[in-house]
Amino acid sequence: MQLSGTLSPASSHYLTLEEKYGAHNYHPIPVVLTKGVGIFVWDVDDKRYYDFLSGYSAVNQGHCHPAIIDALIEQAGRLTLTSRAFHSDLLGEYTAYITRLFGYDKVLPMNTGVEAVETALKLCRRWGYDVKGIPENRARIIVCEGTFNGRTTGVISFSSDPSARSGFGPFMPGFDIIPYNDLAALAHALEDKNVAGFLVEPIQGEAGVVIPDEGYLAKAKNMCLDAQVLFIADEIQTGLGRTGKLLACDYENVHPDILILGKALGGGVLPVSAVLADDEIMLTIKPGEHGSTFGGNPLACKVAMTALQVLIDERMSSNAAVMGNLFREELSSIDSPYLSEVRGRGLLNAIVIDHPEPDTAWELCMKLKDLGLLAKPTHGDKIRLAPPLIIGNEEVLDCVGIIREALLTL
Ligand code: IF1
Repeated sequence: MQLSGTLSPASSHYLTLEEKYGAHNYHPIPVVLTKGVGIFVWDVDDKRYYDFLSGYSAVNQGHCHPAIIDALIEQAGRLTLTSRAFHSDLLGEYTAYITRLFGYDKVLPMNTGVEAVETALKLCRRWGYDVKGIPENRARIIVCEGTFNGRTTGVISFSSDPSARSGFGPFMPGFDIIPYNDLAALAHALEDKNVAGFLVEPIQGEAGVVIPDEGYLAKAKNMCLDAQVLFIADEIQTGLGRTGKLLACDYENVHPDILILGKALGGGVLPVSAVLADDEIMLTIKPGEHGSTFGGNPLACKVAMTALQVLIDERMSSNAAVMGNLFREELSSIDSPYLSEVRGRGLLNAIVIDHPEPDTAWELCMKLKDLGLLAKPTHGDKIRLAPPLIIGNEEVLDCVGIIREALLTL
């Protein structure tokens, strides 16, 4: 981690503490943030930045959204955690709200994204045994190369990313990995009668915003239906307005058998995730067979309902669609030898940097930081550009200007 050079004394102070006392499991951009409002964050020297990472899409509604903070404070002073050993008024209200919004019979509330993914895998396997009749411990789940679904030892078992997986074995069996956006490979994998589910990101986020061909999701869903296999959509990053619709699956009118949500479900203030499914799947897990200390806690329920409500009331999904088109259009007009590709949907975008030097993308992010925009490379040469969904027209144009200037100074 960069500890010297351009850092202010205040920033250096905090980085030194983190370096000494914190695990080194990240390589952050050297900036120390202390305040966030809307699309902006401020560092400890009171310098303002556009936030183009949005907490990895967990801050879709913008930093410290007033309605979400008010709901958090109000509920925090009333009741925060009951455990599921007892009922709470908020859980009943929340489960009705979110299942009606997304069109499912039931929701299983969890906290982090990966916990929801693990929950979906358990539901899928259990449905495979109890409903499809797969022999015990023989269930297979198909996943795609390049997928990122979290960092538990179970979920990294099917990761094809060495940096997420190597050195953490032994791994959980029962997964078949096929190429993303490849229906022939899916058809072949579905021939195995022991397949219970197909887990897929509608757009692969960590892989660098990889968008499948038009029709891929719809055809894959139909192939799963014909093969009596559950179509499981990980919308933890693509969901909740990020791609310009409430769900990325909405672009193809695909209704997943199991829908996984996280990140922005917590409004950028709490870890809140959810697994939605109909009764045939959800009721295969009986009382006492799955759970979590904080899953469905009243504070999370209140925050999540408010997070969803502001998303809808402030029409953030359609703003993401319009601002995303503007952003890509303007970016594409930048004439730079380094800018080899601009891709994305809504406000989930990435640029691909074309340069033989290995850390050009990092250098570009450092220049963006100096110019007042925060972003971070993913997988070397790609930079994800994902501001909160409330960004406006002028701010998009201002940010394109910053990116243009940074590219010119490379
Ligand atoms: C990191 C990015 C990665 C996710 C999808 C499940 C999860 C994630 C599609 C797990 C989490 C985060 C994790 C964070 C970096 C970030 C990320 F693409 F969003 F940038 F890694 F790919 N499904 N994504 O994207 O959710 O358990 O983290 O709440 O681990 O470095 P979680």
